[in-house]
Amino acid sequence: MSEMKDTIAAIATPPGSGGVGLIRISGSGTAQVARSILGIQPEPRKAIYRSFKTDDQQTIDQGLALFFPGPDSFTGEDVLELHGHGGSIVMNRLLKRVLELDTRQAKPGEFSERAFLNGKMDLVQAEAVADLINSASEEAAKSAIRSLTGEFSHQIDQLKEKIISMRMLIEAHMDFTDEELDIPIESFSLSIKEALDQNSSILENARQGVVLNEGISIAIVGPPNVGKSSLLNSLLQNDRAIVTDIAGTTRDTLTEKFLIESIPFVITDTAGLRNTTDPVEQEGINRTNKTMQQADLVLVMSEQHDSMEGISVENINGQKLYLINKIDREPSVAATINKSKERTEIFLSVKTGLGLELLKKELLEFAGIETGAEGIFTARQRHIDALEKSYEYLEAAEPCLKRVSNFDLAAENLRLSLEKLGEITGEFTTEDLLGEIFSGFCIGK
Ligand SMILES: Nc1nc2c(ncn2[C@@H]2O[C@H](COP(=O)(O)OP(=O)(O)OP(=O)(O)O)[C@@H](O)[C@H]2O)c(=O)[nH]1
Ligand SMILES: [Mg+2]
Repeated sequence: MSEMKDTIAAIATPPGSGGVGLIRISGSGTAQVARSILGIQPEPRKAIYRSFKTDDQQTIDQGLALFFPGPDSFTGEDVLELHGHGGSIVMNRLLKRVLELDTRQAKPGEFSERAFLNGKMDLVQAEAVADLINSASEEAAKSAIRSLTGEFSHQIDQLKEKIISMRMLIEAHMDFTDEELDIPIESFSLSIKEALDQNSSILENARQGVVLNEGISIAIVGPPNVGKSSLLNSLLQNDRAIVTDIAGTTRDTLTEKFLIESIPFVITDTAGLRNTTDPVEQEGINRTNKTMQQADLVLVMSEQHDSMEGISVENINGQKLYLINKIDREPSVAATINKSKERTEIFLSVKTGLGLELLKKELLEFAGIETGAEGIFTARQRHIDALEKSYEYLEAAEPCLKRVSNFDLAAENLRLSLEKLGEITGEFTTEDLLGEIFSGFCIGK
């Protein structure tokens, strides 16, 4: 953690040309950087227009400077922002000048990491900063803002408070015996049930948040030549994959992201499944099988009267949706969706677009997100894992509350449940976890 003492600097705007470019500096040496480059230390939080100068008083650029003394800054430390012209040469010259002044280049996410370590925001909020920057849709951006402004953390805190007060009550009764039964045992069970409900509802929101962040993974599989690559291209509205009437055109898997009504999906086109001796095609088929097992949803595509020979989709883990393509060739077949207990199938024509709307509607239904729904906040798999574990400990505490002699076990389970919730907001973390989280950020954030 000695690295925390360094004064760090980075270009905070994206590379390339732009009207304005921003360099951010944070740490105890910041005021000195300001005095060296600007000739003065700016008044706190007041924008001043200055020349940014080299050691021998040559002007590198002119622009605005803003000084935020700690702890009232993004990182909690002294922070200086230099707003210059957004050209990569001028920005890099200015950064080089800053780095001569006993500062070092910030690592990805290091400003946010310091904000977290200095208690300016919790871990969920810090992660939301990255999610907001990377959000690929309006819905994702809105959910990131909800987490960033503390909605997610607030719900976790409320649940934590509930568990803490239960734990205190239980510990207060631990020295009693079963005979001294003025203990409100039923109310304990009730409180646990309430906490479990609260946990489930946060979990549900978080799951939707993960979907908004990462997208639903879909694989298109089926025999060769049925129109899998054509479907990928149609959903992407882009001729991404090669389409020919030769069976076995696609060899490698091809993965792309697309949105339906602002909900992200990650779709993979695969090599057609058939028995083959061609080693290249065989390798393609191996990849298809792997992709199929990892997808949340597998689109099993065929043409009507297809033999589906050599195709086994029985052991797929995720859900399946059957697509029967090329109905344009059979005038008697209409675009329809059939839902039965065993399977859902859609008759469509990728070529004419018939039935594609049915497919999109079904995909949205599978995602299970109401577009425009309030309350979804951006979340990550690690939050889901922690919430699930916390739920398990809560559940385990309940039966222990039937007898005073088991109260210590109940208290221990509640403690573990709390610890899991604390991992989400960052109360309990390891350096490894922090490294993992913040290294995924961009430089300058
Ligand atoms: N008539 C008709 N032809 C289609 C339709 N969809 C795709 N095709 C044609 O079917 C042929 C095969 O399409 P692809 O998308 O390459 O099929 P694929 O399943 O990816 O094939 P492989 O990569 O070989 O496994 C091409 O000639 C497409 O133009 C459709 O809805 N109707
Ligand atoms: Mg193909």
